Amino acid sequence: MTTLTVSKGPFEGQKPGTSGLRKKTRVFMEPGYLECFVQSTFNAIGGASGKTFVVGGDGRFFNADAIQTILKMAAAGGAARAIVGQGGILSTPAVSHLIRKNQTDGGLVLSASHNPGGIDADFGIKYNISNGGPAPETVTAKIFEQTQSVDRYDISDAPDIDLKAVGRTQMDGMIVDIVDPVADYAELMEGLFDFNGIKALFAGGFTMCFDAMHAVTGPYAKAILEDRLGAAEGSVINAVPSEDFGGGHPDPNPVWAKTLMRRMMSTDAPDFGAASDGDGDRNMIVGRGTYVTPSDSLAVLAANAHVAPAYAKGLAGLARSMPTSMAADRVADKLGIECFETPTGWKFFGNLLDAGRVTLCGEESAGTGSEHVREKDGLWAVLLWLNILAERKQSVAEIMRDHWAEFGRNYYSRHDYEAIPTAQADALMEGVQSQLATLAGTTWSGLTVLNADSFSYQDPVDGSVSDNQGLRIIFDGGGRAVLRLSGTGTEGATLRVYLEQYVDETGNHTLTAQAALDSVVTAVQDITSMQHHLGRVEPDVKT
Ligand code: VG1
Ligand code: CO
Repeated sequence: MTTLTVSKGPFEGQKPGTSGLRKKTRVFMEPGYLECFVQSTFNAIGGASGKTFVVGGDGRFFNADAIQTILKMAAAGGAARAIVGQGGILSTPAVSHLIRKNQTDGGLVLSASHNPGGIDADFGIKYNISNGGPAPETVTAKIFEQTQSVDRYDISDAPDIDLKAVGRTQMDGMIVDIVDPVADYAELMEGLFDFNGIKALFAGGFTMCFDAMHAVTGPYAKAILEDRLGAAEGSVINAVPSEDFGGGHPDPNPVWAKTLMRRMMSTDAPDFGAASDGDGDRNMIVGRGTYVTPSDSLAVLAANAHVAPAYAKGLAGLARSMPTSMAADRVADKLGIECFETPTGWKFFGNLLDAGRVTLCGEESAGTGSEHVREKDGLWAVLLWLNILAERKQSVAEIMRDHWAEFGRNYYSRHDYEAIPTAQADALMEGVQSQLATLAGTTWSGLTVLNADSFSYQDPVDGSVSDNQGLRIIFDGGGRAVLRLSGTGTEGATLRVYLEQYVDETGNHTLTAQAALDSVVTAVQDITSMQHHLGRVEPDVKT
């Protein structure tokens, strides 16, 4: 077999965003597009020679083709070994675990996560480093630099390999191990949680509904929740991964996980509901009649993690992304541990986790995780909740009520304005930016601004600085608003407005989020001149 060198590239716009490179699937299918990005990745890490990579994806359209291409390129680059999920399937946290367990040099994840899939939808690729986590900005910057000059790629002319056959094979001299995507991950989970306690919970009649949203977690959830833990058959719904996620957005929030929400709000709702996203790193938690915001979920998990064997010794520290509500900070305060505020994106948690400074991390976008891997982990969060429910023997609603009574409640919502013209989004952000210095002391719909700034992060471990990570406006009386532009969209710009209002321990915890956030919402609309810039104030999605 021979290596072909193909002249191609460079392609414009191959800049990794919040989580890898995401584009329309048809863009990725353009001859040489994927190849040039993969070649740039290999170039950026000093070549593939002698290295071992984990490769897998969320099963969306083009997943298997992309994997064959990557394997042929890795083989041409002289890689020693590739570990590939059977059928090309691996959840993002499972990739992270396989990288760590096998001490590989890194991994490639094929996914556009919560973005829809299909030939007319989205595709993505992300490089993870040897700690199992998303490449940090120093590495993604090198990859981007390579994409701007790459003019050829190397690929083996070996035939496709059979991704279905578990076992060892080889491709043009490179060892290829096709592995069961679930086995190692399930074993990891079993070591973290009290599986006997959770089994007893289900045996006692506890009911749940897990919506895999036709995405990657179906096989994982079936194997762990139904087969190992004894949840009733049928507890996992939409369990077979499909190339277009059944035509939906595999985004676990009340808007896109409608079927589950309807079931959980009905009179015969199960005790517990959950969902995860395209690549299995996000989670949504919902109790009977009670939606738990991801920010609250992080706080509850932090306050109760010690009931799970893996966290019995307590937590070293917590970290949350800046737009995530400050509910976790209150828990950290009480526990007497540090709470770090990082930019959006899991790559910013890596150093803190590696240094042992934090044990749990979370984002408002339904991502929660711990030191067990270096990605957020949807099913992990569901299992920790189950462990807590098994131990506390209370309903989700009771746990939330008690939590707010102890820590106060951070009412929270995110408003997304999707696919707006980039110029409009930029003008709105620049408008706020230009007011930052003078906002403090001004009053908007009854709320006085205490402080406003553009968030800049200095990594406490390696000292690297990331500027312009979102605009923050803090109001007197516990209100907070954050504005930032999405780094995962594939069409125009997406403006995210994050809204928060704190009500202390003795305050009213039974308001709707909408009512509690009313003043903050109006203040933000006024400060940003939203109507003027966007021609509307109603968002596309409220979560
Ligand atoms: C979004 C979320 C962010 C998350 C990222 C990747 O990014 O806001 O919290 O880390 O998606 O998640 P952005 O830049 O669009 O706001 V996943 O599950 O889509 O890989
Ligand atoms: Co995801």
